[in-house]
Amino acid sequence: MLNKTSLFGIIAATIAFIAVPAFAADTFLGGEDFVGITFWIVSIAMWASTIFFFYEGMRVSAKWRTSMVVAGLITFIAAVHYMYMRDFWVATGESPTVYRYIDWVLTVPLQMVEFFLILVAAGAAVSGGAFWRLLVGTLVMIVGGYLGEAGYISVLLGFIIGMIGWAVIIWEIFRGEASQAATTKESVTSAFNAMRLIVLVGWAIYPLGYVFGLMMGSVDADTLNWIYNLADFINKILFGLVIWAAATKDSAAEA
Ligand SMILES: *C/C=C(C)/C=C/C=C(C)/C=C/C1=C(C)CCCC1(C)C
Repeated sequence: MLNKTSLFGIIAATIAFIAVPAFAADTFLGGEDFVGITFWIVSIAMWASTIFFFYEGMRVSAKWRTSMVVAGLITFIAAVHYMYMRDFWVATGESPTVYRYIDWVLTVPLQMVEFFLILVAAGAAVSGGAFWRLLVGTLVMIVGGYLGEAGYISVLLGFIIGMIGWAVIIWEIFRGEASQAATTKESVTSAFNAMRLIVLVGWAIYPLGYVFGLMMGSVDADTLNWIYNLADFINKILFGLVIWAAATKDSAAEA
């Protein structure tokens, strides 16, 4: 039988096994590369958060465990991509657009899954239809943004498509079926309000990065990337910590 400590050891060793080869960068960070420094800070913060969420997931009560694992998977996927984004940035000084969007196309749907897990853990009844609408909104938002950033369509058109996808998500959680879930129980309402705040305020940082980085006449890769890095830190790490706080509080109340 595996005890928690040996299980944790296996998880930490697996993470290190994946992380260490990626550390073998062939270019070094310069002290004047401010944006590069933000890439380094966020990449190591993603690894540390991953270990923290996986470990803490073993402590909370059973119904919260999946939420904690998913929070750890989100920071784990981001950590792997940040290693590549960081090296790409340090070596070229250009936006690591492909890596960034591959990360988002995996982690943002996982955040949608996470929102549902929280509601379910808090005892709310939520339908599959609302989940699919949120997923479609997410994909439209990310694909639109990518086509605009990568130059397949104009930057403005990419922005408009991205905003439409985001609007679908906002509509669903403020006016649509998913918004009804919040009215039943107090713990559900507070989990739901946290989710709304993240999607409305935390996510708003991304289109700001897009506007200031791409739509001010010329491309400003520095502005684009430090704003996106800050946004990822808030929406992946703080997001996971909010779930951890709810899970810990709820588990203690049960014990
Ligand atoms: C972990 C990564 C997350 C939570 C990424 C979220 C990304 C967005 C909310 C992006 C939104 C965009 C718009 C609303 C319009 C312009 C294009 C995007 C893709 C930057």
